[in-house]
Amino acid sequence: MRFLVGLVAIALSCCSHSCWAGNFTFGSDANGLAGLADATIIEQGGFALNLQAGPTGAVFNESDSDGLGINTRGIADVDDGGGGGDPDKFNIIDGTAAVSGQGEFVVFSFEQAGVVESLLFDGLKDETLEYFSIEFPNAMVVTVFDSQVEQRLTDQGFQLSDLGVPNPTLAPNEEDDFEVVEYAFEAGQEFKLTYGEVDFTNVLPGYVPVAGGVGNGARFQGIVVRAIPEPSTAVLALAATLLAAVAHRRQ
Ligand SMILES: [Ca+2]
Ligand SMILES: [Ca+2]
Ligand SMILES: [Ca+2]
Ligand SMILES: [Ca+2]
Repeated sequence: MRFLVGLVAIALSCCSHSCWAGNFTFGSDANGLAGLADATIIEQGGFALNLQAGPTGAVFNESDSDGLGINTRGIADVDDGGGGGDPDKFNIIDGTAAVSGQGEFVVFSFEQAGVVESLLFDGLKDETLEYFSIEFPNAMVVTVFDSQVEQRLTDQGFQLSDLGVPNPTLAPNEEDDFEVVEYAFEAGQEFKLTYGEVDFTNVLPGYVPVAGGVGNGARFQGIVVRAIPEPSTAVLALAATLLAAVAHRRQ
């Protein structure tokens, strides 16, 4: 009986380290990311997320309660908040720098294997065809739009396939969250998340955003992830328990 109790206890203790599932949540300076170009956030059980702001010279701004943004003011000839862009959002880089016209981005990876269940966003505007492009470690790219984008397009005789972006996908709810990711990753494999706006003037001639709106950036709210249990750890623990039990019997 004691042996079984020991096994259960060990299984539970393994689980607390390797079965972690939860959220990395950004915003309101909850993670101390302000001004950092790269950072590590460690969650329960030691599950760790590494983040790197892009492009080179960019830093994080986590001040808004709606999520994480990228501040590119430190890059020469970039305007991020002085009339173009916003230092606490992901946006298209404004100004005359070589990177102007590109989307601000973040590269992230985890220090343990796991599964990305959801990527949470805020502020993707449907009318102006704002999106987050996600490049997965296997090089697959998915382009996530507001849930109403297809309706906006069909209202004016266009469709998702007209957008000219890889795998256009609608957020399944009105919260701009991409909830059905279910992507299994290994430790250290990199994901790249880039903000973008469809250049409808050139890509969809004739498309006019309702009320003449313009793109205004978006934020990264968080990641829902679960760790994959490590069999080797459990097996080692079981072996140790068996050895201890055998040693005990011999006494
Ligand atoms: Ca920005
Ligand atoms: Ca927006
Ligand atoms: Ca939206
Ligand atoms: Ca959201």
